[in-house]
Amino acid sequence: MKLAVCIVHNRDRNKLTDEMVKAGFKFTVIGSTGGFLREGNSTMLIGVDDSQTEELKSLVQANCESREQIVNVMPFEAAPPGAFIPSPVKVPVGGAVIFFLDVDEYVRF
Ligand code: 2BA
Repeated sequence: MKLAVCIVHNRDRNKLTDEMVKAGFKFTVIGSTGGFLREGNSTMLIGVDDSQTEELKSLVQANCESREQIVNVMPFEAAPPGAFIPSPVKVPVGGAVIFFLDVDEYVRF
């Protein structure tokens, strides 16, 4: 068994969770924050059988879009007076990031 830790954009969360429920996956959604953009995203903990990992990857890929987001390299307020302020840059975000971890034991009471 694996524990998939899947980080998705908040805009893809509802569409993806609907499809995961339909497909019979069991999972927990946690509100999280990206360390780089410091914006809200969603982290899903999904316990899956080894045989379901490819199905999960396809489902996530089909429901999570890649987007470009604009980032200010230095916050305007943080720049010293007269400093050169670099233009905002675009970074790609997602579709999604998934880590698969081996599970030693899974118990439900
Ligand atoms: P954030 O950390 O807010 O990162 C958003 C996007 O910014 C990333 O998209 C990536 O394209 C870019 N980025 C992140 N760190 C960067 C850096 N040091 N320099 C330049 N660009 C950088 P994704 O790679 O699609 O990641 C989306 C979100 O997934 C991340 O949000 C973070 O919450 C999570 N994530 C991605 N890789 C991770 C990792 N290795 N470990 C833990 N969380 C990760």
